[in-house]
Amino acid sequence: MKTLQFKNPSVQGELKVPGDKSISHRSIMFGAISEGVTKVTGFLKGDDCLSTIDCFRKMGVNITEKNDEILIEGKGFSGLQEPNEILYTGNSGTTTRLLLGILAGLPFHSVVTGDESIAKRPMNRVTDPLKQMGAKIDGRDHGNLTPLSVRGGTLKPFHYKLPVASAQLKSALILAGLQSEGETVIVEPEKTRDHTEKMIRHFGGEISREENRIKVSGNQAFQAKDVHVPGDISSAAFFLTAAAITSGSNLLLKDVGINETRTGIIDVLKEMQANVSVSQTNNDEEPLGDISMTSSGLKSCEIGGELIPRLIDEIPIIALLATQADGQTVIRDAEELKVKETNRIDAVVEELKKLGADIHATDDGMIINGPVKLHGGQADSRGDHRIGMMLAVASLITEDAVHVENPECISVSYPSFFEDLSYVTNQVRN
Ligand code: SPQ
Repeated sequence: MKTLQFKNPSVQGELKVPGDKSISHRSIMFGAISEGVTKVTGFLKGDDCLSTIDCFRKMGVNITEKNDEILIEGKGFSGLQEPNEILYTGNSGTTTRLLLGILAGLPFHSVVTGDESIAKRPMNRVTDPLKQMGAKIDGRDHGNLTPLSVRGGTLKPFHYKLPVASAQLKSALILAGLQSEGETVIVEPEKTRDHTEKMIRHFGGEISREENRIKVSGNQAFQAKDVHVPGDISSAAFFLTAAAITSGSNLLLKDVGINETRTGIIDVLKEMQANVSVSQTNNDEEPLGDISMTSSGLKSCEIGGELIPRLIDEIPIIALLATQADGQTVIRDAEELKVKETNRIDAVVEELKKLGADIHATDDGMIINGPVKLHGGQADSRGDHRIGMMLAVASLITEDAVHVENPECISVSYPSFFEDLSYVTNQVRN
């Protein structure tokens, strides 16, 4: 349990949030399937990304850390070895699903499993199409739930229309397609984060996109190339919200990744009339920027459609923001929230209600009425890092303490979260 109490805090100063989780995972995976040594800077040393490192080490890849840099001695797809231990993916859906795409094309047997949250998350969205490509995968509930046993091998090229907008599903199929015997075509219902596609190009491979149709040819090989991981906009979102909802705040977040498939939170902040501005600092494949935020009055807004994949992980913190906005905020088309680390529709609604929010669940999202003065109390992260951080930020605007149950899970994406919260407010009490 973490007890948080603040006395009229404001959020001030400059902060650099840790590296992007999605890009950190992919840097290890692409480093491992390339030939040569890849150096990664800015890597997120959160539990999820450490799980990815652990899985590749178990397949014989030498991964070391030196002066805050991660060095990966890549072996190409064909150099990955049959693991003699279970590949344990911890709490990480990204590790589990992308790894399945890689394992599908490898001529050996492996077993993939994760923690109790992973054990509940649907894997058939990935295992069904991988089986159609030729991989042999089985597990609980006919191959839907971990532990999953994979025997990979020769894969057929494949045409597939994704039933859900999911970057993890898209990426798993791309990683399998890269090992197949021809051209794989994937059509996504809406554009999702494109870090895998950018990584392929960065490591010298080819992939093309026309509208929502992605084409990738098989038998591709990659050359090692250094990767710099930008700050994670999903982590930045907690501090942007902290600054938006506390009066007198003035915050500058440096070197944040502003890939347009991830910046839905900025669009929503602007729509809510928050004082946010972004200045782009480079134009690399994964663009970087500094984001500044000062407090202001907030207005409600409507969020749905194509915007959802661009802010799916920010919805818990957007819900908190909406409790402080004038009017009714409606979030729709977000059914995918039900299959995250927790059912994030239920978790957000039930935990924010404990602090006095006027919030209701709908079939595909939630409705929030604001502004409402939140009060302190006890609320549970339910083992979900994003719920835990949202509750901690809520404590900035309650008079009495907020007691956050199960705060340890925050280390999967933001190990230094409480130190950073303390730094920008300078008054956290334990
Ligand atoms: O890795 P995990 O546990 O699935 O992480 C989450 C998160 O909140 O950090 C989701 F719970 O992010 C996913 C994100 O929701 C990371 C991700 C990626 O790196 O490709 C894609 C999204 O998931 P999905 O299911 O929409 O593909």
